[in-house]
Amino acid sequence: MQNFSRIRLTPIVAQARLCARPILRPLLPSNAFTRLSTTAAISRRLDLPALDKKWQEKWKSDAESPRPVVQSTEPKPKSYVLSMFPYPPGTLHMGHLRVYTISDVLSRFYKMRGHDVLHPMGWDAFGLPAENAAIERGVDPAEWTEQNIAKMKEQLRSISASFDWDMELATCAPEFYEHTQRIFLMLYEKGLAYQAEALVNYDPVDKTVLANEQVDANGFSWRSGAKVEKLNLKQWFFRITDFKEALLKDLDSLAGGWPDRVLSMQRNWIGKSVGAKVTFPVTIEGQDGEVNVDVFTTRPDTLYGVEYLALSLDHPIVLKAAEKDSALRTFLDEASSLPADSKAGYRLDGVTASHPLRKIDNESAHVQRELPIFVAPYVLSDYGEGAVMGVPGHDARDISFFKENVNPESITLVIGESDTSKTLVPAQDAKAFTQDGVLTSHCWKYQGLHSKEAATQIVNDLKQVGQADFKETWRLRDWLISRQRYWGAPIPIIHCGDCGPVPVPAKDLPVKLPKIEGEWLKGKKGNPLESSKEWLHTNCPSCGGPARRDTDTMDTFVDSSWYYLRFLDTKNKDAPFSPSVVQPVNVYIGGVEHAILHLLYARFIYKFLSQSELFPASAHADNSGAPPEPFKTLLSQGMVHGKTFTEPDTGRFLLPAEVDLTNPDKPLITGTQITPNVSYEKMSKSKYNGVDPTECATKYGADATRAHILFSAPVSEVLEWDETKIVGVERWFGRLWKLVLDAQHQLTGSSLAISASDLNAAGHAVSLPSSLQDLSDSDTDAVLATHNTISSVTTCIESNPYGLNTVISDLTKLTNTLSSTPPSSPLVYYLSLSALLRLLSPIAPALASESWELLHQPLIKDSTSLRSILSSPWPTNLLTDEQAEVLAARGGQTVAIQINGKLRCAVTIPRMMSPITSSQGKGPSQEEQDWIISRILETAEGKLWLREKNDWEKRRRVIVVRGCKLVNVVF
Ligand code: ANZ
Ligand code: ZN
Repeated sequence: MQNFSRIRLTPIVAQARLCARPILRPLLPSNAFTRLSTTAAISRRLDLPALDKKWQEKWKSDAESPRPVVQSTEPKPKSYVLSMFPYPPGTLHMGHLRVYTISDVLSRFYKMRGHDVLHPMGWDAFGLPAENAAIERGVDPAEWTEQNIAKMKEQLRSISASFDWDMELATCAPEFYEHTQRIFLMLYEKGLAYQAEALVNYDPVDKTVLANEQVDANGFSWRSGAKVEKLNLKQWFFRITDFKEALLKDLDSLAGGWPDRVLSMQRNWIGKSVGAKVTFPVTIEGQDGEVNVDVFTTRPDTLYGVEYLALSLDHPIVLKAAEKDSALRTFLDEASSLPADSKAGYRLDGVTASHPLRKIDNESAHVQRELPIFVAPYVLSDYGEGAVMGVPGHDARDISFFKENVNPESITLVIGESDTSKTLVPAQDAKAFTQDGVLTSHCWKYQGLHSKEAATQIVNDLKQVGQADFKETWRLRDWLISRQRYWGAPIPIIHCGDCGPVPVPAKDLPVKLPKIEGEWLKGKKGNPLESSKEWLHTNCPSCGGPARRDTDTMDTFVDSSWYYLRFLDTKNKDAPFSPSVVQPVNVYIGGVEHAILHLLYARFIYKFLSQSELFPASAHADNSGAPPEPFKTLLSQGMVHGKTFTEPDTGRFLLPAEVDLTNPDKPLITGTQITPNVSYEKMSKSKYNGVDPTECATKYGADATRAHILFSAPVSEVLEWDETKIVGVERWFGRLWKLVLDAQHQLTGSSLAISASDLNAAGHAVSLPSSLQDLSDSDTDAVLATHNTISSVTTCIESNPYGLNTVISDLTKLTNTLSSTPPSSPLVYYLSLSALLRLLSPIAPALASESWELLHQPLIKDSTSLRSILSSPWPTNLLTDEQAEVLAARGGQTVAIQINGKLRCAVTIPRMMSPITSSQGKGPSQEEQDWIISRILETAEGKLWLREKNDWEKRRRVIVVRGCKLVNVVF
């Protein structure tokens, strides 16, 4: 851990008094002074970790005491803010900190906006990792998971995350998985859950079937690292493909709410391809007649360029040939574990294809040739027709395969920029021309047609002779949901010798997992459900005869495909949830690693359920308007990268102890004093760059940690975590704290009166006088800055939460404005500061809570009537647009203009109206500078000096300094 001393501010009351303004009464009322001095003893120093301790304890006891029933007269708008629930590994990481800070800020914001907010938390607690960890440690996965949940819950409290813990759920609890099983059976009843033999990925180490995405590009298991084998096994599937049209089409309704990138990842995964099925007649030596081989192609316009056919490893022709060809059998054995982009091929002896165009074109010599046929692992057996027409001239994979397996002298191009484009290119120089274009002289009567037109014509012509037809192909496959593992929801099916598979009757749910035996925990491999004899053997619910339970459990993606609906009704025993509570999630926040599968599965299950009796009738009415979608807005947050130190010569990762950070800007390798290389990389144990968020919160306080993680990057971008920069937040909080103490001092004894009920009810407890004529300059600045900040922060959180980082810079700026020229009237001081604190409270709840109390001590006699800032209303705009304009124009600000170092004139320009946030509090941003300069050029003096006496267009440098009070122009 880096060490540097943190600043601690120690403002002294006496100092504050020195800058007292005339409006302050010279003498404090004695009771106010007494109260001040008692609190002063504990609160003068800003100690953020101590504030956490105080407030977190209070929130915990508040949460445990019965909630007052608030009778609200008006129905509140509902908001459901959800962060993707974690798998409980026992320790919180920086990714968690980021996602939960974001969701916490949003949920606190909507609460203050008067919404009825649901912000629950639960545990994605089933799955292999818990099972493996339990085996390693010899403990029951249930116990291990429970301990981890308790630990993580404590850690979540330590970062001041406020979840609705009364809605907590864990997917491994029988009360939850009972309903996962119910949903399984609902799918089963509709024929949407079925068993089928499938060539599956089998991990011989973990002894389990893996989903395709759990196998890396080289064919190894994502978890155990074992070489994955292909086995044919009976598996359970969900028929997600029945919903493919809606899953694709309804993405359109999410535009604007979901990031475009995620929408296009979903589209690609569903993968609708429009093309044609083309039939190639194939002759096999020693066999009479021809057999037809169909291929799927999206580019029928390239048909004149076909050089070969390639078949998948389990194509019927290949399997047939393998019976007599032992070399082919060897190839197939080896090829099954080759990566999908492998160039390997096996040419089938005595098997050739004739070109389908021969049926219509007997002039072009090259379509009269017989084409070779290869077996190739790059052809997927479960896509299209499991066969490909190879067009080296126009497909990148085909050209490399062709060069590798045929060694041609030249490559034929049948499409080009124009119809006279070159058609033959020497193989060594050739690259595939993959765009659409115009058909070349190689293409008989189709020469000169554009790709699109040619494709249609060729397919139509071939259709006439029975050799092709238009066809759509989808990439989406049915969802393989069974796992041969223990730690998951058991599939609620009983297999009977007479009746076949029989659903477990609803009254017998849940099918609970049996307690597992010691032997298995000590490392016995395989599925313990198969060896739990008592559990396994049961009676058939239909005929009563002896039967066996299904020993598979469900993929954990099944749990997470519906958990967000359970949060709405966690106590419901009879059904997963009741139709009356159904509501989509308003904002869903999570990592981009779940952009495809989890979201797709959740969308599928939501659509399925929306047609069932579990949903309100309105949801399955035909003309209900918006299509059923579970997540209206999706915030997909970027990764958190850690500061990584490496030795420049060797690239070796350095341990924290090997780096001397006495000067955080100049790290040195201890001992050698060499400067290490610094980079930001994905946090990992081997790079020694991981950071523990709870340690950070202990050291700097949860508030500073939260503000820092929000500030460090826009939500969707990679965040480079640099702990040393947290000092920026600490300084800001220090300035804010000083302001609070100063305001407290000034308000003590002022005539400002505030009623607790106004405070609790309204966005502002007091209002500005109707005439703003008498505001002093500093008050005008404060009012305008506060007004603008309220509006920019509100708009950002509500309409552009991806820009949450700008909220921090807006709040920093307002703090700076108030600190540099404090308002002169207690009313304005109070208004600005109370608004600032309210805006801050979702981000830094402990600091805001403490400051809120301090600020109100002099104003509210009965402190018990002061509601916490966290349940106070969000500030509304201070001014009407018109007022804001009048104020901004009034008096204006004076800017001095220096030309080539000489002071030339001073002009008065309007005050800045809208807050501009990109400068992050470090001086005027480019936008602000541009704005100021345009205003200067509008003044007579500005024009005279910058346009007439000098040529503005020839300026070399323009610098805006001293809080925008001086502009330096160099010509
Ligand atoms: C000939 C061709 C020429 C192709 C060309 C492309 C470009 P998408 O868009 O993903 O649907 N293909 C068809 N079935 C395949 C399989 N089972 N395994 C691997 N590849 C297969 O891709 C469709 C294209 O992928 C098809 O169009 C086919 O190659 C290939 F210049 O046909 B094409
Ligand atoms: Zn039976």
